[in-house]
Amino acid sequence: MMHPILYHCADARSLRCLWAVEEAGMAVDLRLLQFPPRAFEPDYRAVNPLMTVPGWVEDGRLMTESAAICERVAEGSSLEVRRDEADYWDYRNWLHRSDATLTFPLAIMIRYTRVEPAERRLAQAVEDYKAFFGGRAKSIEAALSDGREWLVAERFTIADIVIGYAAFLATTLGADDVLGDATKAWLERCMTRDGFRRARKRQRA
Ligand SMILES: N[C@@H](CCC(=O)N[C@@H](CS)C(=O)NCC(=O)O)C(=O)O
Repeated sequence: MMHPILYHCADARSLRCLWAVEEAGMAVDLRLLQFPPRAFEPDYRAVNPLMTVPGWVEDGRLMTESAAICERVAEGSSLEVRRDEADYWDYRNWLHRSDATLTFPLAIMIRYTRVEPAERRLAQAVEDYKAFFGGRAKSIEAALSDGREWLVAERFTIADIVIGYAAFLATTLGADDVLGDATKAWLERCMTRDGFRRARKRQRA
């Protein structure tokens, strides 16, 4: 039987999918790429013309959105929130917020600290988008302010994975000082999970 193929770059947004795969105990064929694929992986264009990761190929179909792939991986497990559960729409909102609202400012920081050559780096953009991310990350702190352990449904779900990845990415960019205390404690719970540790170990293979 063919397993789904996950194209991944170390610590990129595709880590959401690898983390979900590890939490779900799902078998995948992991293909590690060098970042950014558009510079180092010309053959990948035939798989994903966007040249972004994640790329997920299953039954001849390509998926390219990290949160949507997490929904696919979580299907039928406790990692998803079902339509008949009270937190369903909050859950769906977190899934969309994860990339569109929270990862977007961090992507600008990555571009102007790591991807562009030295002469095109923009300290002002990095500072401005860090503050922008900080404002948006207040939504995580507000949700956790009642002392809850996980974002929704009183259990660990892919909402924690997709949002946890954004908070993790902020820490790798030196932007963790804009995260609130409840957010930092929740991120620690996320990052000490076996599933997260296994995913990060596997990407180094
Ligand atoms: N909305 C997509 C974004 C995918 C994306 O932009 N991935 C980045 C890695 S974090 C990428 O592949 N960048 C390479 C490039 O744009 O050249 C998602 O959530 O997966």
